[in-house]
Amino acid sequence: SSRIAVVPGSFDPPTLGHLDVIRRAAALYDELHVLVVHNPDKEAMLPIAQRLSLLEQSIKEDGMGGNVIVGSWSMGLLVDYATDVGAGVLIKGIRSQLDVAYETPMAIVNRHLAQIETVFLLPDPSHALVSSSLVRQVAGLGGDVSPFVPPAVAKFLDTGARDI
Ligand code: COD
Repeated sequence: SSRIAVVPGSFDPPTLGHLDVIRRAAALYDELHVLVVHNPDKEAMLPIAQRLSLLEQSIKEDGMGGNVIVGSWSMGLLVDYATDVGAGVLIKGIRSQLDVAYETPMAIVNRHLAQIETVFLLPDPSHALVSSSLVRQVAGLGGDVSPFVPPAVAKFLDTGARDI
């Protein structure tokens, strides 16, 4: 049977840290669903459709294999999406112990809810300090975000995002 995994995130906006984790996950699974999920704990900068489009462009320009599917989900439990597409694994990128502390309770709950395992992947250390919130802050203050985000995102933030 084919091995299917889901990489969920806010991706507001996608960063080089996200892309690093997506690239590693795509190499480990037959089919990978990268899922833009609304996080009720965070106030969003970009609408979901815009994040979806930036993710698609970034994955394409990165030259990743054809086993990556990009989608969005706002209709309830993440594990319901995973079950629908036949995925047995959620993948979370880990930057530090803070991420482990944040992700562990969700991983345990998701396993109870639907027998879905969570796999933690480490990025290359050069990407481990990048976060969407940092990028939002730098972009909002007019700084250059190109060292932290895929080219498609840098281009978008340079030309359009400050009008949103
Ligand atoms: N290096 C490595 N990993 C990174 C980096 C980096 N530089 N930056 C981010 N990541 C990882 C994050 O740790 C996370 O795993 C993922 O990439 C996405 O990050 P964000 O910031 O885009 O997204 P979050 O943290 O806001 O995650 C939102 C989710 C919707 C995925 C999360 O809230 C979730 O799993 N919700 C579940 C909803 C649900 O069903 N709840 C009920 C049961 S828990």
